[in-house]
Amino acid sequence: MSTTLAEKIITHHLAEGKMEPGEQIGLKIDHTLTQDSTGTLAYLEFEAMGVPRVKTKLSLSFVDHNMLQNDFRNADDHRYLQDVAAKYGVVFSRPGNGICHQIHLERFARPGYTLLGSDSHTPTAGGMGMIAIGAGGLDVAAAMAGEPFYLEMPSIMGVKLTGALSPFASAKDVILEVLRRLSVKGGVNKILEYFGSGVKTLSVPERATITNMGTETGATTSIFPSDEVTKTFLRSQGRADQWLPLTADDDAKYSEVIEVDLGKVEPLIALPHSPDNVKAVSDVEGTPVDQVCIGSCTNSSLRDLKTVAALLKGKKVSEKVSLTISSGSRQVLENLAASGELVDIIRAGARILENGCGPCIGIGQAPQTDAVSIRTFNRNFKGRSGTQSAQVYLASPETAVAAALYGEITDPRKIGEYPKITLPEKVIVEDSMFIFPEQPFTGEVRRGPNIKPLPKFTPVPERLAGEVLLKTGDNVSTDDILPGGSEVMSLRSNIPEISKHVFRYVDSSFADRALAKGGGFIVGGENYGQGSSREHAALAPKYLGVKAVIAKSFARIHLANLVNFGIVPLTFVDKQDYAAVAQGDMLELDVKGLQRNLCVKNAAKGVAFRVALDLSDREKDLLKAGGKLAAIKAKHAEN
Ligand code: MIC
Ligand code: SF4
Repeated sequence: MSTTLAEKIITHHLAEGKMEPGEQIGLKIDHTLTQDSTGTLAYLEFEAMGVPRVKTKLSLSFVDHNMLQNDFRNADDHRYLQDVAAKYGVVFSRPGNGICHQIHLERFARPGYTLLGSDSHTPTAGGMGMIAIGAGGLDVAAAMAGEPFYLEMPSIMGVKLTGALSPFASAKDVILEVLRRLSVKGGVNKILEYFGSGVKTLSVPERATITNMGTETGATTSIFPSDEVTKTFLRSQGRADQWLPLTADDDAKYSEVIEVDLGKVEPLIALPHSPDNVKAVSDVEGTPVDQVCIGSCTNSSLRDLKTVAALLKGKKVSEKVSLTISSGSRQVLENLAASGELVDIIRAGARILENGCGPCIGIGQAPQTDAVSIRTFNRNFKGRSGTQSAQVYLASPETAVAAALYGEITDPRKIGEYPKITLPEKVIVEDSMFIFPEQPFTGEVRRGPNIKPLPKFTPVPERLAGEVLLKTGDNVSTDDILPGGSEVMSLRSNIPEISKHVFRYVDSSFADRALAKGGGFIVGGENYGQGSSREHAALAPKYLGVKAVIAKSFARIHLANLVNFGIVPLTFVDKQDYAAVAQGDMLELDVKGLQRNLCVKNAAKGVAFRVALDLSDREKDLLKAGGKLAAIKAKHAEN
């Protein structure tokens, strides 16, 4: 046999379809996870499906994104999530316990299992040898209801690692190197599978950094083998019995292979405003720095923060810099506190934030006007930090510490000797912040006034007509479509209200215009909808009347979200036609029968152009039914 690791796990979980690249497949899902800002909708959707209890092996609900509780709305969301978890058999991770991906890796991830999460960085668990995929909340709700997860079978790209990292080169630099080569769309419809002699030199948290940020290439997921290193990690968590050896066959066939010699990887940094805008740190040395933020699901493991503590020990943060630290989990923080390393971080002058996403999604710590902010995070889209004029760079914890100490971008190799980081054979494990559901649930699910029922959707009509409400360029992210930050994120359970913020920083008149015109079209470039899995970026435009998006190409999760909520995703057959459409043009097309080849008439210009509706029959059925929720409800009503 010449089977890749990804194919082995997929074979075991194949519920429908043929495992050939490009074919539609249905995957059986073992674990699901949600987080607060996508979770409220996911559970409202799950409730609407009428299924009494989750049907997965394990479903988890985390509260990690918005924890500011500026007013009742955010706190009401948390209370709803706790109640609904207890009612339907979902394990609840209380606010303050940490970031979903970090905690799942520590306490629940298992080699050979599948995970579907309503967060785009769900592939973090690929560091444990899982097939872990990010999706919209509705797809995760469907998986909780026992439905397979449908996707296009990706091709499997091999990433061969050789050698070992040199001092001050980090797992983050490995994924930045991969991003430099692949760009933010080079991974679309691919699984990045790591193999080769370099794999065993990387600990599980380092592997998880790499699979986490593989998301930024657009990949469906990324995966590492499960080996002795995996066993050591599981043993340190008291979970050695959950270990399973899993690798690709020696002669496994990949659709393509790229090779990274770890020994040649040097400290890298992604410049504003895209994770693939990667340069050597030495190329931008000397740039003055105002803020350094260490944390996020990419770089907040015990290993990362032990490195930070060792590098900061006995030193002081530059007075020009504000350094924040958010550990990925309460477990990480407790272990740092017990070993005394937390004191080294505090004494150096760091500001300790709550365990959670925090500044990564604009929940506090917005930088000052025009600031340069160095972050160990995974996304630096313009404005995501909360400050439109900020220049956000992405780098390793080592490079972040160097910037914090010297007050300017500095090659971390200047710090001196590289500390030897050893991870404890047994970490302190303390699970009391999880609530394991008891059966039966006797209470009542409490919903605050901000939690509004889901809007109702009707099937796609036979003819779509309207104005081009907005024309965008390439790589528009879901942060552009619907921004993060505590103000907008506290509206995640209230579609009518959150809709007012659609494209707020791209064109502040968008929402009003869309409503006034009775909806219309959006025209996009390549990779439309990259980034976050937030289905609000489809649901809110739908609420405003958006009928179709015509783009050169789409990002995977956003495309699925558009279909799930009944917005027709169309691609230009001839990409040149993009130039011939302008904002304000009146378009019309006949979509009767949802044929693959369609013709759009641009009335004012007296021209027409071809577009493709590149969807499977199953996806077309969803459009016909008025979206996925209606389709699933109908199915469960029949049973
Ligand atoms: C993100 O990193 O953009 C988020 C916030 O985690 C999102 C989820 C969300 O929008 O709630 C993601 O990556 O899917
Ligand atoms: Fe949270 Fe940032 Fe990770 Fe998204 S990328 S899950 S906001 S830490």
